[in-house]
Amino acid sequence: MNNLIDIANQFKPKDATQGAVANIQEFGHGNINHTFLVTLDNSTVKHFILQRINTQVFRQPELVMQNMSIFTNHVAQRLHHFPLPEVRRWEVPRVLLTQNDQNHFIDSDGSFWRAIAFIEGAQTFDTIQNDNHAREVGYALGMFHNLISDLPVEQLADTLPGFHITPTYLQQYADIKARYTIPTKSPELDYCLKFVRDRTTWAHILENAVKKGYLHLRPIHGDPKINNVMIDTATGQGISIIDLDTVKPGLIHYDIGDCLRSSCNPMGEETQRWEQVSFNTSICQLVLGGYLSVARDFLTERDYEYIYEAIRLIAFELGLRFFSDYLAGNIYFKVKYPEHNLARALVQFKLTESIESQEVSIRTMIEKMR
Ligand code: GN1
Ligand code: MG
Repeated sequence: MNNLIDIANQFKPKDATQGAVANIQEFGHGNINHTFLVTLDNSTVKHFILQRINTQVFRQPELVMQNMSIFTNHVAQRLHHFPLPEVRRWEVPRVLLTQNDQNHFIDSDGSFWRAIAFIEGAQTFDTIQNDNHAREVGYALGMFHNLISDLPVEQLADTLPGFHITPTYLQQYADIKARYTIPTKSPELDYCLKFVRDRTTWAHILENAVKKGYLHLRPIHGDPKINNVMIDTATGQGISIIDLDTVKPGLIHYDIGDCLRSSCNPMGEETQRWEQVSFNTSICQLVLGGYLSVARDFLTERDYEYIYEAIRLIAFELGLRFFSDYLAGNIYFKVKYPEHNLARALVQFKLTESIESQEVSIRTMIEKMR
């Protein structure tokens, strides 16, 4: 691989030509791509984000970049014609071009690199910090959907076929079970195997709703989990959703489910104490309230009907994806130890169980907010 500094220099903002790369460090804890924070010296631009895209996952990274630019241009237009109130800050992650005006750089190993402007004065959290934070996370997802609700979905490429289509993950799970030897039996493993078995038929629920014409494809974020929502450090406002790799056609229910399954799990998705994981309905109410404050105009009656199932399904689906990857030998998600994906799967399954046990109150809450 080329030297990281050489790669960073490819993307050094043009108005920072005097600046020198002072530091490059690993940043965040993404499960797929490699992310670095680049710090510049003697420059008006202090930082930018440098990423190596995992091309095993994103097979056509040029299309990922194309979707990002279609998204960014659309939102810029929208905000130009319909500016937000003065009191509201909203940031769109901006792609940085190379010295040759390309939106990516291929290094001598063939690795695919791209850079994104750093959003200053804001931060992300792995768990909800307070009521206002919960509302702002919901608001941010609502604003994100609102801003692209008039972007024709045909303009976006399908950069990750099968993404969030639960029946596809079930098929992959069945294939993996047939191909690999199941690790030594344990109560945790048995719990997971039974957990999936008991939910196989139900897991088609959202895709069946698409087939029936109840739900339809729209532009989505694809990964709006709590720690992709940026919060302004000074005002506490939700000001951006970062990580635009999975902006593509999908169901907004995948996004609603992903945002809620991650926000309403106060122990966070990396906890080791999986048996104590539970879904917090008070947080759910706040996040949904924030979401609906900017989403009502584009939601249909059918959309509301499937919100509960979406929350349950996306938690289950992520558990299934982690569990399958554990069985397959950890080939998709980055891991720190061999059972990491099993531990993550247990957290999501326990969360799903907690959602199921509170079905009536979650459904009633959604009804009341309609
Ligand atoms: C992956 O890499 P990261 O953390 O942005 C995954 C998401 C999962 C998430 C779970 C392309 O996202 O779908 O919800 O891990 N992204 C992809 O933390 O599979
Ligand atoms: Mg992501």
